[in-house]
Amino acid sequence: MTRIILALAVALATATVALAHSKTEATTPADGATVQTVQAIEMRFDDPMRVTAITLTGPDGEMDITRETGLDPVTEFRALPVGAMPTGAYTVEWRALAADGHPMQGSFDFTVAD
Ligand SMILES: [Cu+2]
Repeated sequence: MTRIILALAVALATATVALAHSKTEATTPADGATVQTVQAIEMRFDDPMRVTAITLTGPDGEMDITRETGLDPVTEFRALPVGAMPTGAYTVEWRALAADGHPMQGSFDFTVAD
């Protein structure tokens, strides 16, 4: 019986930690948006996160971006695309460490159109 209660307590504690994880509040461009130009790629988190990797994949493959945000934990991350962005579908993928040290990841998509 003690063992069952302990297992339940661990399960509840784990669930609480999972709920406390940072998440993406909003992005620029917005997920699913169609835009004509992209001046910056931005992500806002509800808790500071250390963004360890970000990739931008466009219609011609992976593209160069310049990070404006360093490796300090932030609630607002910003990067700039390098060069022209042809029309087509884009995906931003990111990895980060949450404040509690847990690895996080996410992605969002947008379309550049004339
Ligand atoms: Cu965590």
